[in-house]
Formats: sequence, structure tokens, C-alpha cells
Amino acid sequence: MTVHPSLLERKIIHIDMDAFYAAIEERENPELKEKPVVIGGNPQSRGVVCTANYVARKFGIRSAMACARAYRLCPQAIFIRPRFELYSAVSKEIHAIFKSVTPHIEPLSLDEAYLDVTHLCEERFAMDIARDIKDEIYKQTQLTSSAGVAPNKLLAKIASDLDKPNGLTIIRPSVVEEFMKTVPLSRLPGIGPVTTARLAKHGLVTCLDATLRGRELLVQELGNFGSWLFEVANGLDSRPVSSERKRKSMGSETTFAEDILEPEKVRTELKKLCDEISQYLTKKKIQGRTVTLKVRYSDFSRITRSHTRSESTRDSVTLFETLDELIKKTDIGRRKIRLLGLSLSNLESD
Ligand code: TTP
Ligand code: MG
Repeated sequence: MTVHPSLLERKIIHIDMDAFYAAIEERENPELKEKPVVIGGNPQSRGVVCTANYVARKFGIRSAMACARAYRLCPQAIFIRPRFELYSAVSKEIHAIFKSVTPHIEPLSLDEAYLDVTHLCEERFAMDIARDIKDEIYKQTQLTSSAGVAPNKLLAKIASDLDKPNGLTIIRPSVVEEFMKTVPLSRLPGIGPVTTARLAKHGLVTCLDATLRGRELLVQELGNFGSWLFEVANGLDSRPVSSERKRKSMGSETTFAEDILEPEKVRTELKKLCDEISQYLTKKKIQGRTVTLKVRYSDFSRITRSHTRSESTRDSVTLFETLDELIKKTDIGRRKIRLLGLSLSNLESD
């Protein structure tokens, strides 16, 4: 058994609320408990599922699924329109609890954050700190959360997911090597279904596969991504918990009431998105280099096409010109479209 030295340096906690929106709705209306609950548009609408409680998940309902499909999977489910203001208020309460523990927090979304508690661990075990946070959240909000305690962000995030709901999982440095052998690559944050399929074609399914292949071959086959993959497959991650809230991308999207096909209509909609983003970036004094076009076709399949410019911009006309090239790499004009999205990343402020 070997322990990589970087695994002995830090103690990171990742906290993630359980079925967040759904759990809040259950708290507000206890009659919902034990019933399948879906937060999203109504089943006849074209909306998608925000989340579902654990009862509904037994029927196969998942976040981002079309509400119509969720309805087919479980017609008796109770569909609730999201109340974002309520969720955001609860989120503030949770984040205030994190702040009472340490200033070294990296909020990831409304319901999750990383905390670096290394400095507190001379006096206390990270596990006890995590348990206290969970207890305090429950006391203040009557909601359960799951926590992962580990030597880095990658492992902490994997850990918090291992025993949901209401879990508390610790991954000690001494077990990282053994533990990672069992983890499928698809479980790693940042590896979605498309990448999973691509890696499988290279014979890479588990972290162990990647470790055995070795860094050199991975880089040969996959470039920079191979180098990153080798690190994470070994459970290594040197990213600090960064409380600085630096925006990584800025984007906007539109779901159409009816699918659209005509290229001119698509261009009009994209022009609107360019104007919107350009205005926002002007206000914020930000510009960016990478333009990403997202298209969701009527059959729900989704593609993104990106182009990185040599110079950053926020000019609507320039954004639109860049899009012209990206449009050619899609089926715009040939297939019906239900959603268009545009985002700019690689941002820098003036
Ligand atoms: P998650 O933490 O991904 O999901 P969750 O808290 O509902 O369930 P879990 O117990 O598995 O953590 O997301 C937090 C909230 O963010 C979720 O309650 C609803 C919202 N959300 C969306 O609106 N759309 C999405 O696609 C996802 C993944 C989440
Ligand atoms: Mg959650």
C-alpha cells in the first residue's frame, strides 16, 4: 500500500443536500412524504424535471428528464412547479452555517459546497466537524444532507454521493489506492455519458483500467485529457478550495414553445441571445474568448459546438459571426430544434 504525499496535506468536506428542491417541498407539505414527488413543469408541458424525491427516483425519474417522460414512468407522481425564491432562501441558511465553520468555502451550487477544514483538524476530527454541520443544517432547516470527508475535492465529492441520503462517508488517505480501483470512470465528476462512451472505446471503463494503462499511454491516446484522467483515476486532485467566486462562463438559452426548423428563425433567435449576452457582459465589464453553441433537437438529443477566438470579445456582431461557423457544424436547418443556448467562457475582466 502506498500513500501519495499530497493525500496527507488537507482535509476537505463536501456537503450536498438530499433531493434539495423536493425535500423542501416535503417539509412545507408533509403529506407529500412517502409519495413520488417531481419538481418541474406540469406533465403536459415541455419542461424538464429539476429534481425528484427518492420515492420518485425508484421509478427511474431523474433530473433533466422531460416531464412528459417522467409522467409516463410514474403517472401517479405529484408534479410541483419550482419555487426558486424559497429554495434560494434555504440555500442562504445552509451557506451561513458553512461560514460559521470556516471562511474556506467554495460554493458549487444552491445546495452544495466544499469546505477546507485542514486548519481546524489539529483540535478535531474532520468527520466530527462534518457531522456537526449536518446536525446543524437539520436543526435549522429540518432537511437532511450528505457529507464526504477526504483529502481532496475530487474524493470528497465522490464520498458525499456514496451513501445518500443522509450519509456521512470518509475516505482516508490509506484506502485511496484500493478505493479508486472500484470506481467506474463514469462516476468521476467531469466525465459525462459522452466521454464515458468514448473512453470505453479505448478499453477504459474503471479507474483501475486507466491506472494500469499508465500516464504515458493515456497521454499518447488522449492528449492533455489523458494526463488529467491519470491523476483523477488515482484519486489525486490538487485544486484548492477557492472561495473566490470567479465566473467561469456566462450564457443564456431559450426553449421554444414549438420546435423550430427554418434557419432564418434560428438565426433570429441566436441574434437575440448574442444581444442579451453582449449587454450583460458590457454591464459587468467582462469579455471572453470561447463561444459555445448548444442545440437541443426535438428528439431531446443535445450537442454543443465551441470555438475559441484568438482575442476576447463581447461584441454582439462578433459573437454572431463566430456562431456562423459553429452553425455549420450542426443540423440547424435540417432538424427541428427545441432549445438554443449560447455561452461565452474563458472570461476576463477589463
Ligand atoms: P443535486 O444536488 O444534483 O440533486 P438533489 O439535491 O435534488 O438530489 P441529491 O440527493 O442526489 O443530491 O441538485 C440540487 C438541486 O438543483 C436540485 O434539487 C434541483 C436543482 N437541479 C436542477 O434544477 N436541474 C438539474 O439538472 C439538477 C442536476 C439539479
Ligand atoms: Mg443535492
